[in-house]
Amino acid sequence: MSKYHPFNEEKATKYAKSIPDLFPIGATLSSREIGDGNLNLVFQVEDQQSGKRVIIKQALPYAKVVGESWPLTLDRARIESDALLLQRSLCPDQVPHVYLFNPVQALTIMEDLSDHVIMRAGLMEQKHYPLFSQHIGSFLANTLFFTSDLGLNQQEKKLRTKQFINPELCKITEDLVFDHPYTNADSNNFEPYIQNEVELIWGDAELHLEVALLREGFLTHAQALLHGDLHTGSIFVTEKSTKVIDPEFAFYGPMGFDIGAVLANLLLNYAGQEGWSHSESGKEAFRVELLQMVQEVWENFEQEFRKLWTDHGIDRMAAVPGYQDIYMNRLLQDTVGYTGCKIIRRVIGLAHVADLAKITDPKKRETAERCALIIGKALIKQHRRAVSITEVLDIARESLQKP
Ligand code: SR1
Ligand code: MG
Repeated sequence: MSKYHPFNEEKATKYAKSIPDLFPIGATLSSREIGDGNLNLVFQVEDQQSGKRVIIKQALPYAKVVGESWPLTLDRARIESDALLLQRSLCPDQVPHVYLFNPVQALTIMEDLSDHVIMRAGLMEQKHYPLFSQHIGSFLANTLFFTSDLGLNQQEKKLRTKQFINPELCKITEDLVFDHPYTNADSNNFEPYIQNEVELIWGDAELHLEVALLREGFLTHAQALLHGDLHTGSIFVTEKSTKVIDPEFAFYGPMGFDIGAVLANLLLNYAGQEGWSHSESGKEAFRVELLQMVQEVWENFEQEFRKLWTDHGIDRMAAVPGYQDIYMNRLLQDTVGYTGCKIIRRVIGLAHVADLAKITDPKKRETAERCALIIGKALIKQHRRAVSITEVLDIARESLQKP
């Protein structure tokens, strides 16, 4: 098996058998392709006797969601594996174990997480994850701090920046998040019932200016190693555990992009509760909980990041009085802006989220999508003035008052 070829279930089983010490000798293995993402193949391989499972994730040389007409580098598998290893070294409890990376087959064998659920699916069923905000706040603080110039030797950081140069996957984000939703692009994918709102967004010069500034930050601000695609489909949860997967979009970029991705996906679910809650009171209660999570994710992140800065900062100049406060406020403003961008792209752009797209009642889906757009636009427009995370909560609450 030397030259790259995409696996099927049979090949995945055979390959797993060939890896020493992965399963007991003579184990009876079977595989299932379980990938539901936009880009890759994912096989779950199971030993019938012991029940032990592993995941084989293999990159395809094109974007699965579009097909072979959209070629995509296999190097993203290396980036993902390197990022998983690095993030696990910083946050062992929040990142799955990697058993093996095979650069030729562009695949990673990693820990199976089927005792967890995809967070997006859990939130659509109004499940509660009381430790999530603490876990993800800690993941964000540690991965962002210790890969930035604040917590990592600055020469080493430059080498890391080189290791994680990821131009093709960044280009996807530059187009799908920061460009196409704001113009009549072929890749856009939205329901005709929101055409009027989408056209207003295409013509909104004030909004475009703010998006251009946020896009500039994404293109140029190599602040820390980002996960790069930290939506609730990249997070596995139980009530007691949180695991972050899929960092194939990892690169050195602005920290607020990762934090914003988490907040955006909580807010997309907030909008989507229009279609998922079974009663008005249930909807209201779960929305209160989601907003509390938004606040706690930021607050837990901020508290832990500031503590890391104080206890582990390696930069003498970063201890200058006042600097940390200015830095954290800029970070909040970036977070607010990127949250808005990550919301709008999921309504107008190519790739949608189940929280909205799977609502079967078109009237409720429309209400939910309009709500998401209202939140996204307001966050983008106000991001440079933000001084508190509570402003995000106010914007979300106000979006429900609008027609
Ligand atoms: C063509 S890839 C579309 C989207 O899927 C990934 O999860 C990223 O969010 C990307 O933008
Ligand atoms: Mg992904």
